[in-house]
Amino acid sequence: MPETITIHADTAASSQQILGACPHDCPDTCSLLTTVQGGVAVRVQGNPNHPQTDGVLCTKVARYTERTYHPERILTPLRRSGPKGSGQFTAVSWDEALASIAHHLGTIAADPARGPQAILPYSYAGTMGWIQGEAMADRFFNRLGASLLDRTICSSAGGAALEATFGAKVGMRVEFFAESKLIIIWGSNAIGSNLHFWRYAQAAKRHGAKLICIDPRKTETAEKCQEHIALRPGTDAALALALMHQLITHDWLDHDYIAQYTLGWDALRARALEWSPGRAALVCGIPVEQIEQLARDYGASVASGAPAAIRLNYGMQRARGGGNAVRAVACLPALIGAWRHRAGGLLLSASGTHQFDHSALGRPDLRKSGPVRTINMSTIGDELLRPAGPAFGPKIDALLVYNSNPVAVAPDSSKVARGFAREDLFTVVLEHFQTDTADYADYILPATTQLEHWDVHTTYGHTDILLNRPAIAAIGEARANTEIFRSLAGAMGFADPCFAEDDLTLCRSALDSRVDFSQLIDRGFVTLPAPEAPFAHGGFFTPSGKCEFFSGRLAGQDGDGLPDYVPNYEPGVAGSAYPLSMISPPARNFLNSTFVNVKSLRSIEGVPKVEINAQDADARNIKSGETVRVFNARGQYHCQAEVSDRARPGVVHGLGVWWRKYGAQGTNVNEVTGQRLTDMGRAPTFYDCAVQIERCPPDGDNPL
Ligand SMILES: Nc1nc2c(c(=O)[nH]1)N[C@H]1C(S)=C(S)[C@@H](COP(=O)(O)OP(=O)(O)OC[C@H]3O[C@@H](n4cnc5c(=O)[nH]c(N)nc54)[C@H](O)[C@@H]3O)O[C@H]1N2
Ligand SMILES: Nc1nc2c(c(=O)[nH]1)N[C@H]1C(S)=C(S)[C@@H](COP(=O)(O)OP(=O)(O)OC[C@H]3O[C@@H](n4cnc5c(=O)[nH]c(N)nc54)[C@H](O)[C@@H]3O)O[C@H]1N2
Ligand code: SF4
Ligand SMILES: [Mo]
Repeated sequence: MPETITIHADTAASSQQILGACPHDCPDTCSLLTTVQGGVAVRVQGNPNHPQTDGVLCTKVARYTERTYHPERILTPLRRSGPKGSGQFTAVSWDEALASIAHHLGTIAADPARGPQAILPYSYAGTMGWIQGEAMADRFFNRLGASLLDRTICSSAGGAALEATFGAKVGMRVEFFAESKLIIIWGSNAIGSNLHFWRYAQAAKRHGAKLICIDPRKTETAEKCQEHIALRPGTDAALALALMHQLITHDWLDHDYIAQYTLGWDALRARALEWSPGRAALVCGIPVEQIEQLARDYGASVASGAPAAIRLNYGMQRARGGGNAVRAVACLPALIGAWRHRAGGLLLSASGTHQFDHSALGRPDLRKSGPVRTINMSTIGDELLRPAGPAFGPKIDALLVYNSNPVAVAPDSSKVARGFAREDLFTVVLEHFQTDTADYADYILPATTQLEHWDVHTTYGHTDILLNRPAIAAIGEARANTEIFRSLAGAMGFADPCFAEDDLTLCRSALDSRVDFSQLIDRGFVTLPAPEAPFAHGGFFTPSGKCEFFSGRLAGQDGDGLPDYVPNYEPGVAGSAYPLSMISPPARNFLNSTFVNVKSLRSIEGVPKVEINAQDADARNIKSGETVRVFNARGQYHCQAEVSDRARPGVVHGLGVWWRKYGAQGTNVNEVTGQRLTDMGRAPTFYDCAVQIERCPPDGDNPL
């Protein structure tokens, strides 16, 4: 039975409240309070005692019990009983599934022509916890000697940019945004995907702050800001450089901060002076006056001392020049000395604030010496279809997927699906549900949800550390990821003692002596000391110790080491075959592809939609509610048009990420996204995608 604690006496003797942590890939990492009655979780709420959560959850996770007790939960191991991808399965025992999987993996690993490098784990942030995320799985794949996965699908372009500029993923403390006088929300739909930050921004607004949103889409967040700058996708670096141009020409600069704490100012200054507002306005597709006003607002803080803050998010780094764009924006706070104030500066990710050594968890030392190949998860479509060869090594013959749904979320999904459909590929999927990816499995193994297992969470939107306790026993025959890899290790004959460690032991070894574990057990979270204004006196984590406008390391790669505007691969040029620039940000009631199968949330979203401006819709004779075909050379999918002023002319929004099986003809928006990578961080370019849209013929069968 799971250990439980009662944090307050309840009238019903059998009622308990268990502290947990939200597992999702969301900057807020909320502390959860689950009410359990008679062994059944009846309610999931935000913990009122955790200041960052403040008793509030988003709509999605407030429905967690609906997801946990969903009638379609996978509750036993399943073996494929129909053709690949057909989704036909038969229930089998754990013993049978484990023995068969171990046999397949063992055969591949022992085959000299293939070897363990032919086996690939594929996982992402279905759960952000260190224990169910990595730990036992890493130990297993290290011991096996499998290929490594380059985890790039979300944030690695921005991450690489932050590391080049600040030396680490460190930024403003989110709570101090409440004291800012100017907040620029840049490439973030905070109301949809960073709700708790938005609460601080609203507090600032009540105290007179100006909120400016920079986003091609008129999101619910943009609507609530005083100013919305709807630039073309992928043009943020041009805007940031023009902003610098204005700061320079009007001398709205903190010369002292620049002289003491930055590197490469003369070179950056010269670059910025090439970017007049007029030039940037043409590139960004926005009025010159908007750029000038933005500079006035931002530059005003130099004279007034009023703190100016930027909440940057990952939306703007999903294009070819995403890394350079983040670098350009990340230079701005140093120019005006915004870092001097705790309510000034910039936050993209704070995950580097408290670093823990996780080698005890993942045990890289278990890996025998020999070649190690790393496969980029963002190009999994191409990778699965690649033949063996001297440069690539053996083709991928076995895939173990957990905490991810690549057939729905990876770009260029017709190729991904073709790869997964390979008859000679052995695929195991650890899942809660029969996702699009699970449909292609040879074995599906039932995994526990966050309500059923232990975990430890660090965060990237605030700086606390959280513990997740199991609130209920595992449902059906579900097992935690750790237990699945523990038992697979047993079936493979791996006798190393580390495979016997239990989850609570793993939780402890994910942290170190800075964390009072008993406090974590008692309160569910621990707040470690963190500087209020991390770069007030420089102290950047770069090789020079300064904010590196110029990065010697980047200059050694390509480019000149300074941030620059890198145009999109696919700008969506008017008059071309694919004239519309498409972005596919998340639908508010889904979390990536998670929750698409939760009926109450899906019914809020309705059907897959593409938002299109009236001008573009009229030119194509498209009306709201009609079914359209969205296509380019890579593929096509059908969805419903929503003619809306949320879209600017020339830009369309295919809200994601629907399960393919809930979309028309079993497809989704990733049919049209491509596998080309960003300038930095080897990341995908989901929002750098040109398409054409046409009305489906009225007499054709309406697929929606
Ligand atoms: N409700 C909900 N919350 C989520 C998620 C979810 O799916 N649903 N996903 C989670 C995950 S994994 C992540 S990584 C984060 C993602 O959240 P964010 O980091 O905020 O990123 P996105 O949602 O991709 O995009 C944010 C905004 O950027 C805009 N955008 C697109 N292209 C550009 C551009 O070129 N320039 C600028 N300035 N803006 C652009 C989009 O229109 C969108 O409104 O959210 C997390 N939270
Ligand atoms: N077009 C387009 N595509 C995108 C994006 C976009 O904005 N547009 N966003 C991208 C981004 S930012 C990201 S982060 C990726 C996210 O892509 P993924 O990391 O694949 O995230 P999810 O789609 O949420 O799928 C996570 C899966 O993990 C499962 N899971 C959760 N917890 C556990 C567990 O404890 N054990 C096991 N075994 N399984 C578990 C869930 O049931 C779910 O099916 O998608 C990317 N794809
Ligand atoms: S998804 Fe984000 S906002 Fe929602 S409960 Fe989880 S951490 Fe909080
Ligand atoms: Mo993400």
